[in-house]
Amino acid sequence: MSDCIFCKIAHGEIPSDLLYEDDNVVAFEDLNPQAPVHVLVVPKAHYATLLEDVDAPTLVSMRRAVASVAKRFDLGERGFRCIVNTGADAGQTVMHLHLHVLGGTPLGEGLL
Ligand code: DGP
Repeated sequence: MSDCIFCKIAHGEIPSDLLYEDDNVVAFEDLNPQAPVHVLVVPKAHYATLLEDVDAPTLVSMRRAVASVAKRFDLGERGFRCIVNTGADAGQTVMHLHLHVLGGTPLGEGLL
């Protein structure tokens, strides 16, 4: 989608420091981090939300990106949190599917 910020980042139209990239996804740091590690995993194809029929290779790549981010920031031992906000009640602000990877500190037991 031409006006989608995450499409532009995922396709290199906006230069970004990518932490992970394969054929299907990219990962980069969140502009407004909520934890010491806050990375977004974003499909290259435009899916608005997880309700869409996300193809299997993309889902596999999303998991690989999460594992790569966890390894890069040494999160495996202490743990981390993955969140996919979906729709208004969840507070989704960018309507391009993305998975938040949060870690590097105890995250508490709240909803997020
Ligand atoms: P959500 O509420 O799940 O839709 O979160 C969207 C996140 O995307 C939010 O934490 C801020 C981040 N974000 C929005 N625009 C940009 C951008 O242009 N670059 C980066 N790196 N992150 C962005």
